[in-house]
Amino acid sequence: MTEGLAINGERLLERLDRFAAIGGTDQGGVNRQALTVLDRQSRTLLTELALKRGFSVFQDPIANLFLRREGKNPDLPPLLIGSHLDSQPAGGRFDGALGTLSAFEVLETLEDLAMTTERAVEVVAFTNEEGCRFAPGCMGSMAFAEGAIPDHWRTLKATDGADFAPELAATLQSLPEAQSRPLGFPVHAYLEVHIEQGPSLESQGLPIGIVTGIQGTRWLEVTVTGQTAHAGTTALTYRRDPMRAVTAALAVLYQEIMPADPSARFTVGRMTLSPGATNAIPESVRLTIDLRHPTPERLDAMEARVKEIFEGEARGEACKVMLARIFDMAPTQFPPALLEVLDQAAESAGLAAQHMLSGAFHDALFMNRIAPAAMIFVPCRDGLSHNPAEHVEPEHSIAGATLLLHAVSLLACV
Ligand code: HGY
Ligand code: MN
Ligand code: MN
Ligand code: MN
Repeated sequence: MTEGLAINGERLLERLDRFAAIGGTDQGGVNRQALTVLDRQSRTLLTELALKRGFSVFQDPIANLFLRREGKNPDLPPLLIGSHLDSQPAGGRFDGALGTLSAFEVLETLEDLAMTTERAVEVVAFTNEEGCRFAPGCMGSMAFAEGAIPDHWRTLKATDGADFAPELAATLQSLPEAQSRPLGFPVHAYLEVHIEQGPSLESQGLPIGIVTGIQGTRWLEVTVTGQTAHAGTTALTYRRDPMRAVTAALAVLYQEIMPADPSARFTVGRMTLSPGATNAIPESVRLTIDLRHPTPERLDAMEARVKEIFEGEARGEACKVMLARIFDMAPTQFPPALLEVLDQAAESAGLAAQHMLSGAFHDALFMNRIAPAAMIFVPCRDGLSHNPAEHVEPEHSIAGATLLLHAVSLLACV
């Protein structure tokens, strides 16, 4: 019986403000990157709030954080609800935090209403979903789903020069109250509330999206190497200038990939020239490329085209080129049976909803490999995200958490 079930909206909105202050920026956004002191502060605050409510707190070897409310039968795999707390460097206050805090609000409401659940319900905050400070993204959910931390992650360098292993160790040590638990365990189902990070719900005036799947993502790192030389004395015929090769290649790819295919996404997010002197031709140019598409075949074709164009332009400039794939997320479809539960929950919550695909990747993608997973989207203003101006109307934050509560009561309550 879920009719009339409601969360404490005031408490959720207050929490969102409180967490937004951790790493808050002058532009009203958040810079709380993974495994930083600020990330640890947000995890400590969530842990304190959970312990106050009598929930138990765990963290696993990749620092995924779990807050557990017991059910009738402790041996049953728990229902997992959550998202992430880490943010983009120029992030907004809702990406990740809304899902994690909505999940915590549901746990508190179950407690307030003294609702008995058949199985435990656990809130999870996955480590490093954004993959900005340390690539790849979704580190926590990937390691959880695969039951292992890839060896090469231990020697990763952060964009700010820090080393992964000590940052992870410091993050784990920063939560002495959390009990440790092994990586990965059986999960009944996983649900994640998230902002849409696109314009479609807002343009249709809808409060809820029920996410049917997530498109594929591939991250490439391209390094073009030529010869550094004097900017003033080196004529064109003597140059082996990687920047000329890169700009020629990007001119082709920006003109070609997205205009030719409305579902394709091609983004260069980071570029480093070295040695980085104003009056020296660069020796090398390193750049990241983020490719997205709903179909793996098109992703393959896009990646092949990027390789072909960069190799051609580098050759023309007598430069060398290296391409590495640093992140590969195949598209995923969420199970129809779980989508039906969300449809039912939207009905009982009296919320208009539509089914839709996610253009952004999420932890739910990896969770869907080991348990039924699904997502609830809420609109964000102008569809803007990964931007300090990211904004969600209070009633939409409340709608997302309310739908999650109805879905949890359908899935886990007796
Ligand atoms: O990049 C993504 O799709 C996610 O928002 N981190
Ligand atoms: Mn996110
Ligand atoms: Mn994000
Ligand atoms: Mn996510």
